[in-house]
Amino acid sequence: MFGDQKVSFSGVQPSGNLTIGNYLGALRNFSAYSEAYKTFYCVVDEHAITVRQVPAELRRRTYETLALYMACGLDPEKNTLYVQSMVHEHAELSWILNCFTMFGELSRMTQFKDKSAKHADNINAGLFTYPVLMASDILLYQTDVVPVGVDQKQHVELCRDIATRFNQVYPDTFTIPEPIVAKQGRKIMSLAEPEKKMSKSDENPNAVVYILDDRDTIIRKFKRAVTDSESEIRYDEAAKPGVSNLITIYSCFTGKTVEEIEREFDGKGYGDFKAAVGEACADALAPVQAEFNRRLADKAGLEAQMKKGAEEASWYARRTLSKVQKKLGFVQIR
Ligand code: ATP
Ligand code: LTN
Repeated sequence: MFGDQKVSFSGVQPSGNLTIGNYLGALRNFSAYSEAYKTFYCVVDEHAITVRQVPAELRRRTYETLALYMACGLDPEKNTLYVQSMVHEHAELSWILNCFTMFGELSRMTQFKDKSAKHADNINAGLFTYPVLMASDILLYQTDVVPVGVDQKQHVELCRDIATRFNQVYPDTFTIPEPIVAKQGRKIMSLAEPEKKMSKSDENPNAVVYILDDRDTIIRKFKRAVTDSESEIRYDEAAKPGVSNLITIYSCFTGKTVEEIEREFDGKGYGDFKAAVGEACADALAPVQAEFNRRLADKAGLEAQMKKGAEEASWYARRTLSKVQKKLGFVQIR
């Protein structure tokens, strides 16, 4: 709560082309809070550099991610949309919270274990303390709810532990946030290896459907999706992970329930089903893509938004940071 306002906060890294996993698990759920909450949606470029980035690509993707936020229905008049590195309080609070986070806690984070296995040549301290920066993002705005995919739930839970620990020493400092994981679309799986999360950093482009893929590419990728040797369209995550993932995606894009989908494709083959999933996905993404292109073409408009968003966010961030500094005993001279 900031004053008497409930707050929603989330972030997306500009570290690659965004996937339908990012869309269904996170982005498309953000706008639900625009009316009743004070909402902050951040392009977390400081998180992205925990993995080596090409500067020109990071810059381009920062603009693209902001344009995608807007294309996914986030009206910049109703939501604070901004870039993390433009609000220096994130990095400052992060240092302080490092001193309230335990080495053992960070060692247990599954994303750290996965990413350090994947980037064995660059296991930097930032990769390890990544969740502390994320906690700072969230706590700076006295956040109540954090809409995320299920893979980020562990990080939000750690954020709650850090905030609770801080509040025990310095009462009434932070609001304790709640992770909000969508019932449907919480974990979209790879089309090539349906036991694995669909990830924007996957090296196999056929495993991943990008939000900005064109219609033909989307349909082709779904046609190639891995299923199984049966022919029945039935939801069973353990026995039929590929088909179940496609049913989830179809359900997310059409609003139909699993039972309705099983009935619709009763007696039909995988070919028909995959074609329908591809069509539904392409239809749903078409308006997002059109709006994205329109927003991206207006670079000056995006930059004006970055400036306005950072100014709005800074006002809130400054208030929380100076409260924290005061409680800690840092000398404050006005
Ligand atoms: P990477 O693959 O590079 O680790 P990522 O796509 O997991 O990146 P982010 O861009 O930071 O990471 O994710 C933004 C949001 O999208 C987060 O809330 C995350 O939980 C959600 N998300 C990412 N992948 C999926 C997925 N496959 N299914 C559902 N939600 C997802
Ligand atoms: N760690 C998240 C991105 C992220 C985030 C946040 C999400 C950074 N800061 C604050 C929610 C709230 C990820 O990798 N998906």
